[in-house]
Amino acid sequence: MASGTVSKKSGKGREDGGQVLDGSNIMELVGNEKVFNNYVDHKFEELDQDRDGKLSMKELQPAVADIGVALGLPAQGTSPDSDHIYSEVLNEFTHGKQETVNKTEFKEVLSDILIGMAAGLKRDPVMILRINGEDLVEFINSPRFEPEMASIFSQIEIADGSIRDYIIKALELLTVDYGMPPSTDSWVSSNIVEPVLQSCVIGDREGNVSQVTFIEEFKKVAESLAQRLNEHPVIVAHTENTFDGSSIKRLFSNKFELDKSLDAAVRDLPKDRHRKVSKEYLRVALDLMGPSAGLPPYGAVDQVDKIINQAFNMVNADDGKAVPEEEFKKLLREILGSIMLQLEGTPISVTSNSVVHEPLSTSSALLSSSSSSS
Ligand SMILES: [Ca+2]
Repeated sequence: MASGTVSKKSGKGREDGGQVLDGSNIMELVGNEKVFNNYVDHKFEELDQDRDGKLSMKELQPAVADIGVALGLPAQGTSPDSDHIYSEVLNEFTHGKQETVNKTEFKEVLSDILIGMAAGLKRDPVMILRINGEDLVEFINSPRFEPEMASIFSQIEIADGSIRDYIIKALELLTVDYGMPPSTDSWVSSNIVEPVLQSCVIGDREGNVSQVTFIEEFKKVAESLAQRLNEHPVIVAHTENTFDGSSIKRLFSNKFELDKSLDAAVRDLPKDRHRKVSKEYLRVALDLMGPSAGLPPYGAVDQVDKIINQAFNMVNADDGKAVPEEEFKKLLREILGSIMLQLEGTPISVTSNSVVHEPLSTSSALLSSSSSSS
């Protein structure tokens, strides 16, 4: 997440340089009956360790972990928010009640999840950028270099900072739009930034760092960085997602799609003998509608979670009461409507840049038939 980073479109070097993951290869997999069956057979066999033809909760774990990785979640057990999503993924498979899952059920859920993922990628493609110093050189030599570095300088406040401190901070503020890989990434830091800082003679002077000196010294470092990147290009997976409520609006404008999506979200939820659904499942249902409503999984984006929580408060969604199915759907519509209004008023933008250390195909762990996750 890039709070406080400078983000400007260079408009160049992106479109022609990057490979785009837009979910089409996932759709190819799921859409081809024969290939997908084969994939499911393989995956199932691999997971079914005791070979009883069913997957236990424990046997499902590696698949759930892979799905988490593919969704871009941190590892299980690292945060309660993402663990919540992991348990929902597991619930998807077990419908929240079963102890084991057979192959047909496994296939259905996996296909749903993959299609949802593909829809997400279609909406917010992941760009694979190869950062080799070219864009950085271009930036250094462009007329925007000095004004933009002056603006970055004015954002940096370090008490008694040396020029070196300023340069490190400035590098953190430069985004991939400037041809800079994320310098806070530990691999980039130790393999790209550190060696360059060590080899550069930085003219550290006594007293306060002036803007002129900063820009001069920064330019030297940036030139060496570009050289180093040319020798050791860094591959970065870049995403930019904007949540502005437009997908919910689109969904609301199409009654057929809305009903279909609501039905799908409520269909498999546990119901009591009066066909009532507990409000506890509203979050699960909302997550199921996530792909069509253009919302991230709950727990993935803090700012969106806040809005969702507010919406839940407004309709007293957390009182745990059981309500008839129609009432449940009405609550879901109200929640979505309130989220939409909030997002329309204040859209939320999230960018992420992660360094890729191996040749990356989309959600590699999940889609490879010989998984290494066990
Ligand atoms: Ca088994």
